[in-house]
Amino acid sequence: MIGRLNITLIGSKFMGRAHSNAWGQVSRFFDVDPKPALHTVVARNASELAEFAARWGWANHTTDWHTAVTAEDIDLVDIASPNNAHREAAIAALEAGKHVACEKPLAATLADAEAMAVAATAAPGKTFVWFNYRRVPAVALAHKIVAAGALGKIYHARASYLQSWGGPDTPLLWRFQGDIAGTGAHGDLNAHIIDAVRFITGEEIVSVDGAIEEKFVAERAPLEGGAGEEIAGAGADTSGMGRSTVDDAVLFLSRLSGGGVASFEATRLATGYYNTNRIEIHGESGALRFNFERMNELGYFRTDLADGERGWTTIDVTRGAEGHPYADAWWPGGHGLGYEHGFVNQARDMISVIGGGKPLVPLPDFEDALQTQRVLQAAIDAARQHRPVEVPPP
Ligand code: SOE
Repeated sequence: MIGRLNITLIGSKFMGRAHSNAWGQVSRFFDVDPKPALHTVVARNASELAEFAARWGWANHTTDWHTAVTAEDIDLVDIASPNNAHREAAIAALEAGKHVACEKPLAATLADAEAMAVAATAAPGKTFVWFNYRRVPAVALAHKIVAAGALGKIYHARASYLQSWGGPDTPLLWRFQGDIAGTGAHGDLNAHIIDAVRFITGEEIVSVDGAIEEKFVAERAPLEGGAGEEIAGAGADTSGMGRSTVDDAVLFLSRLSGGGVASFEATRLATGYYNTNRIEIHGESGALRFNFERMNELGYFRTDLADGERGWTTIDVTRGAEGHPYADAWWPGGHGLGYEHGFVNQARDMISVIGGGKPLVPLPDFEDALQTQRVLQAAIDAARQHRPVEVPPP
């Protein structure tokens, strides 16, 4: 029996668009039950909301998030609002018996993330976090290869997430305000690669042994016109030059639960790189490398080949006929996927779990995402206190 999953989405910016596309597309490419219904979209900026709802197919729109989150006929609440708004909306939805999907990072602060995880354990609804890169097929394949033991003991993980949109000309968006975002590039981008290293290796990050936090741009221009309130967050002062209160880059060194070591780098000022998310894993029996700029490919080095024949191979991860994750729902082999497909793949897995099924690869819930938040906090503590910091275990 095909059921219906009524969704409330909070947020109508970049992630609001990515999530709207995912909910709208998922039942065209996957056989999902229940089928998602784009019921209500919520945003602060009423002037743009009607156009957004019409463009993306939302039946209703409102600026009243609490009513939209707790309404009797809503089944799932999807949170794509600024980080400091995650906790209140998620807990209200969980207490109203809803399933909750929340953008990353789980929250602006560790305390908020802990409160969300506690609320999730006490509630009937299932929880999910949009760590979308897990569902880029090449990353999902990397997870499967490591889970099958093909790399053996993991010695190294090396991850970097390099963007360059945070230069001096970028105004004081909410992502540069610590009371809204929590941290800057760190919570925004290191969150992704911490989750990805944990996901691919199946190991935990047990300590941060060295870290640097840097802010290159201390003052940022005000936001133009009314958009300031929307982008800068409710109540933000959008009048004059504003002080950025978050990092522009965080780099840290850590140890893995299996005895290996890992390095992480996140920045918004890596001139020349726009969204370059790179991960390399080295084990005793082989190695994997992924670069989002070539997101349909996975590099694989195997030591079990004959002398003289060992070298990096490039797997084109688009062949559903050969069992590549998610690929059979999309196009024939060799026809690449894009950024948005990871979100559609995640919508497929979340609906599968809600409907009593399983995801194709592990889905992070609030408890899992809380562990990533603990690593984020440990790295900030290590940077500010100039000392190694243990990461509390799950
Ligand atoms: C940052 O600008 C950002 O939008 C992140 O917040 C997303 O998670 C990432 O996928 C793209 O860049």
